Amino acid sequence: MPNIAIVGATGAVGQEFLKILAERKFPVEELRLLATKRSSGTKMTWQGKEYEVRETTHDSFKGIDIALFAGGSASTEFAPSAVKNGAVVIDNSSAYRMDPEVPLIVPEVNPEDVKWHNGIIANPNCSTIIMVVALKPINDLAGIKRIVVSTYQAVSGAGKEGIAELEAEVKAWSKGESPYQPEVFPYQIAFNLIPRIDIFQDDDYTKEEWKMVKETQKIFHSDEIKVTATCVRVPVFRSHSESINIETAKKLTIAEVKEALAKAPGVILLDEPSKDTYPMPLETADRDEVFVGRIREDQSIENGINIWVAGDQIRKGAATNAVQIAELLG
Ligand code: 11C
Repeated sequence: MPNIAIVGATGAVGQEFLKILAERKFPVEELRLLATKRSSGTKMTWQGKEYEVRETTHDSFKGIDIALFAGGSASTEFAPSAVKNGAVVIDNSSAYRMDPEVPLIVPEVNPEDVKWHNGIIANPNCSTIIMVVALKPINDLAGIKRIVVSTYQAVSGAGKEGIAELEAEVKAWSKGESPYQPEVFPYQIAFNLIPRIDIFQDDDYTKEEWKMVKETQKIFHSDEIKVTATCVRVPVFRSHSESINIETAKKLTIAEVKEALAKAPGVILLDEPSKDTYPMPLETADRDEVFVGRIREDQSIENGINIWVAGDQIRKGAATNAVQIAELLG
């Protein structure tokens, strides 16, 4: 059984790694919980056993087979040391995703890429993962030419601190207190929407929007798929939603799209307009599947489809996807 290290164990994604490893009965010989100096000494319980979180150092990875990195600057600082010590790193940060030496994997889409890693495998951005799981069966059937996506991203995409900030703002508002001063988001997120996630680039797109473009092309192995994205933070605790317009090379009927999605691994079709049934963040939170609904023909173009997707970005968008990659390592 492999020895597993979790780097960033105390954060939202780190805690989810522990939950998912237990749920999926991932075999674990030794578990090493690592975090920043500030969190070292924290006690965490996993499978009935107490573990003490230790500070991540370059020497933390001796004997480790798989190191799950939750994200942030620890990846660039410590992933090379983990690899030098013989571990395979599965990295949830954006640091290595576009490195041509590093596979970027969503197991439902490109599991074969696990074969060519050199020690680091990247886990894509949560919004990208949720989108490509739903797009895979459509691309297989008809070849996707262009994607126009708008996201509705939950505050938990910004970690525990994002959740705490929305909570604090709602509490302050309900008590009639003066507005809470935001620290995580650039403006108040409660009762608001913020059309900026991550930093602005020179072309006025955000880094999050470019991640959706470049990562999608890498995962599908095709620069021919054109993608344009608008990423928006919404006052939802958990589960990202996305409105996706897809132009395909071949004409598809809506029945064909629904049939393919209903059979696709990792997808749940939730599309019954007559019963007011469609995916929403509240009911897709804490689930591993990507939920798809509101499937319609885009009547403004020759071969166009509109879909609405929702998925838990801490689970499938981060921890579950990473643990699925670890499972592919056999
Ligand atoms: C968010 N998608 O919702 C971001 C979080 O590149 O892995 C994940 C950022 C990343 O804020």
